Amino acid sequence: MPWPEALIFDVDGTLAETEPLHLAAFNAVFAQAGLWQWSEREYRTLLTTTGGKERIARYITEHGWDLDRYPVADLHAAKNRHYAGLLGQVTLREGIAELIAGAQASGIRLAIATTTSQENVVALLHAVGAEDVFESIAAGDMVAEKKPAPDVYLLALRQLGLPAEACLALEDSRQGLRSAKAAGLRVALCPALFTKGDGASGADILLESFADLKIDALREMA
Ligand code: XBP
Ligand code: MG
Repeated sequence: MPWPEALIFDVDGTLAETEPLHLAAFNAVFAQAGLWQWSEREYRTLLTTTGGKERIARYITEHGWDLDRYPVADLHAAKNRHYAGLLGQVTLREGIAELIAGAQASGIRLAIATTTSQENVVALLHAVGAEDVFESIAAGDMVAEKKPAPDVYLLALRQLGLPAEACLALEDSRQGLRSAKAAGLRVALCPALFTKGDGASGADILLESFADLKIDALREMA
């Protein structure tokens, strides 16, 4: 079998630069609730905690506030409703559409492994007209532990029915890289706006743009 048999895509920061939209949605909801605002600088640090609910909880506990006094689940649900409304502005990252087309032309299967929810993934795919591209979605709300734990990549492999050696993961963040590596995958890392400078050690391929990732070159790495 030619390698790779499947590409497994991360979502936020990989398929699209969605983190600025998540941040805008978080801040809109915090403003409505009369709470704090997150700066871009602060959000970069907070992104080391994957998962929006977990991120809000981390912020509250780091400030020494009582977690029970904040409706974390409600704030997060409101953030995702607001986020869905912002997706009209989103486009795929540079090179992603060509990579998908190249993989499809070569018979390479396409899947998703993400920390965000299935609902957010479906909304994003709809916004960019890619509803029918991926055969499976492994999402953060389907597994016990989010990235950097390997769970979501292991779920993606089970959904595909393929061993880790047969696949390549595409990621933007250190947490995602760690997750895919812990699941035994090779990883192509292309840092995004909020994950640049995270550290790339362990990546099999380090990219400045997904436009630099060519199917023919991947075939030679088999
Ligand atoms: C990145 C994340 C997510 C998003 C927000 O996920 O850490 O938590 O910031 O998503 P990935 P939710 O790069 O793996 O797609 O608020 O839905 O958790
Ligand atoms: Mg990501």
